[in-house]
Amino acid sequence: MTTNNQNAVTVTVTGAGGQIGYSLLFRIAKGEVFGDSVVNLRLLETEQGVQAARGVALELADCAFPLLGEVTITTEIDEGVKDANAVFLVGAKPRQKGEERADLLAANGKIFGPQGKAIAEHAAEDVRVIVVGNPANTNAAIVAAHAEGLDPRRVTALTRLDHNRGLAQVADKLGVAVRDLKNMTVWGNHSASQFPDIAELTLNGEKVADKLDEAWVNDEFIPRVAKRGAEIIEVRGRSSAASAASAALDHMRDWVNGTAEGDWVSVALPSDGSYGIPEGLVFSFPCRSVNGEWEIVQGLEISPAQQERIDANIKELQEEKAAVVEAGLL
Ligand code: NAX
Repeated sequence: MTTNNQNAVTVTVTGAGGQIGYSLLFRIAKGEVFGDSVVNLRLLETEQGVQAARGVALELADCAFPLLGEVTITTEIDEGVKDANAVFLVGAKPRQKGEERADLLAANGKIFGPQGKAIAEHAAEDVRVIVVGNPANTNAAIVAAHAEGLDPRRVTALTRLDHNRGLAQVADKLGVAVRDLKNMTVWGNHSASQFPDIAELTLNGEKVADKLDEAWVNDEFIPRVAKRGAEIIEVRGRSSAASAASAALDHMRDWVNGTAEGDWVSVALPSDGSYGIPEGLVFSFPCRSVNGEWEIVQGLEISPAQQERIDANIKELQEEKAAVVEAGLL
């Protein structure tokens, strides 16, 4: 990553006054993503959220992090993304009671379009963007479409939380350590239709599919991972925050520093047509970070049963896309 002054990076976090922001900012400032670079933070919030972001900034100061540089708090998008090397787009409009999915898509499209334009115009050339705010895949598609001149591969969406949830479920089922599992894949949309896929998953180098009962995989594992967000809300009383922030950090750290040897991770990014996914659809794939760029893992065999689940995700994402096209946002 090139830096905008000697050994410093600028990182934007939108929704900095919210609960994911609160779990994310301190770890970024501590140096978990950008090694020993000084981190300048830009906290972008709405008028309603800016006071909370000011409070977070006071606490960041109180941590006396040796690597923390300037902290800017703003409600202006252009200032919020200025010179940014990394942008975490967390802030989004939550779904209101009785609101249709299409209304949510349209409301969020109005946020992510201008943010994409501002990133293209004001962020650093090497900017890396991760969309966390839901519906994350389609929001990322809107960002990429409005970021004229920016390589669409620099715009991604978070499915690493789903990936991590999948690893944790299998580790628990087999009574093994997460660190011994490799090559989990989440295909598709960050939604209940997502496809957490264990076909290539290995335990200490051996495939685990044969060790897992097919009924458990189809009837328990896949739905539990796909609906884990709802389970967290039910048990915790609030949506996932620390785990979402942790996954976003994993995503950005691996993007900047490379994926672990012999492993891959799940990343939603604009399709290049791999595995027959329509070009431009922001879809979660198995990816490796090579020389600071995401590469989709090629050549995996896809069975008819896998294809059916992948196709369901294509259909859902195309419907989301149609809704934002209809609203004039794409
Ligand atoms: P919170 O409601 O706690 O915080 C959101 C913050 O964003 C608020 O402070 C709000 O003022 C701010 N905001 C809203 N619009 C903004 C804008 N245009 N510019 C800047 N800031 C803005 O939500 P939180 O729990 O932090 O969740 C944030 C988003 O992450 C939600 O959309 C949520 O659905 C999504 N999630 C995505 C996950 C994923 O894996 N992709 C998992 C966790 C989470 O559900």
